[in-house]
Amino acid sequence: MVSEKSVAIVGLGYVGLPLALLADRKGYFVVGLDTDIAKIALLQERKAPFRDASIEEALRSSAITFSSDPSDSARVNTIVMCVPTPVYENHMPNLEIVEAVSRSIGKHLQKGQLVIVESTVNPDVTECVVLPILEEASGLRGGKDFYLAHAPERINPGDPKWNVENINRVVGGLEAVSLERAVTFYESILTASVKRMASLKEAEAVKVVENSFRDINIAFVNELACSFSRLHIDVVNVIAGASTKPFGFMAHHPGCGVGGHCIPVDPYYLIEHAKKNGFHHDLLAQARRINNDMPHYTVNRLIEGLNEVRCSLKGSVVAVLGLSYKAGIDDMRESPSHKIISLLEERSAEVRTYDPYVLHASTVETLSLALTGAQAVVIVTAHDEFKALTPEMLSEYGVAVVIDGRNCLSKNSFLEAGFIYKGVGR
Ligand code: SAJ
Repeated sequence: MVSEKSVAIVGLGYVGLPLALLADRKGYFVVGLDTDIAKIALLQERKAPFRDASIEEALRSSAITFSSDPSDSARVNTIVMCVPTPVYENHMPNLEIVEAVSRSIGKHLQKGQLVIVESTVNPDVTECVVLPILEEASGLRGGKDFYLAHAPERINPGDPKWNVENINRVVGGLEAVSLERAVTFYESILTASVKRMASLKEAEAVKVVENSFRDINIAFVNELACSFSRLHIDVVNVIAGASTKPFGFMAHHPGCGVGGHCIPVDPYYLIEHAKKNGFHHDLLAQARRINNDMPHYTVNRLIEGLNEVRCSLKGSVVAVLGLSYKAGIDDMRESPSHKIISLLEERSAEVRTYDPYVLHASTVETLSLALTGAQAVVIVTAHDEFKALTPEMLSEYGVAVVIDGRNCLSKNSFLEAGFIYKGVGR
């Protein structure tokens, strides 16, 4: 007999593993499923597959059954799908993993089970892609023999305040029973609120809308940065000034690019789905173009800076500091560092890369090695180690040009020390 309080989490990454640990802590029988055998082996030894101190500790005290055998999904009452939904090189949505996992879950689907999709998808995917695959693979009927819901994940990697337990959630169901079953599941493990949406597609739309909102607002300040560089206005100061308005303004910050598996990806799911239905999201598409262009802007700032010290980019030694897409984590997905590095190499610069969170992908092991002999540094990720850089430290290495891709250094200190300092919009 399958226990009511039993759940399988399919996909044990930044989203699935914290959810599995939370359900375990709330007394659920938890099966953690992943196709990555090496990851499952690590987890069975209670070791975290990615850098996160809190996860390592929680793993040691958890009773989760980790498995790479998809048939283990038959042992539980609820199955939650937390697998990646990337885009192809041409920015088209890539649902291959969702489709493969749906087939795998469908093959072992039992009567009475609830399937919840947490992966970020555009409206209609859960009902028009996942449901038919589940029904075809199982021979069962959704809404009758099994139940189906969508509850978009809202994990913010590296966030010390907001976590899987205290972030509000929205839930949509195929029909009333699916919805109520899913709401009951989340209300049993979260301290946050759970909002019922009127349909699967409304729940899917919430996630792509909230992340498109963020992408547009980042594009807005990035466009301001490109404009204000020419107007010799410090956009960082202007944003700080606008932030004193207690309503009607929400600060975002210009930078060398927008990375991660959410913000630069999710808008394309809506853009492409709407296009198929005859609508062109011009604003969303333009925001993507602006944000995708920030690596070029950053390299141009470097070329300007080197020219001011009579150096050309060709043959210059450039230290690229930061590979991950945001501070304090080791995730390089869609990071602007990839584009910045290829632009530099195309222009025959000698590039050294260093990221303390991603040493395996860095070309040098220490900050000192990255700076030795470098004419210029480009800060791509605002890791603490880079925010601590001072003019004294850099002048010891003979660095002349500082490109602050995250506006995370003290501009005036470097200018007063005689450096060529160029930020993003300052
Ligand atoms: N970025 C900027 N300027 C900003 C904010 C971010 O350039 O003002 C860049 C970051 O450097 C990074 C990228 O955008 O390269 C994404 O940054 P992010 O802070 O949005 O981090 P993510 O991708 O981890 O976004 C997550 C999202 N969470 C989910 O999708 C569940 C997003 O919805 C959250 O709003 C975001 O965390 C958050 O608020 O931190």
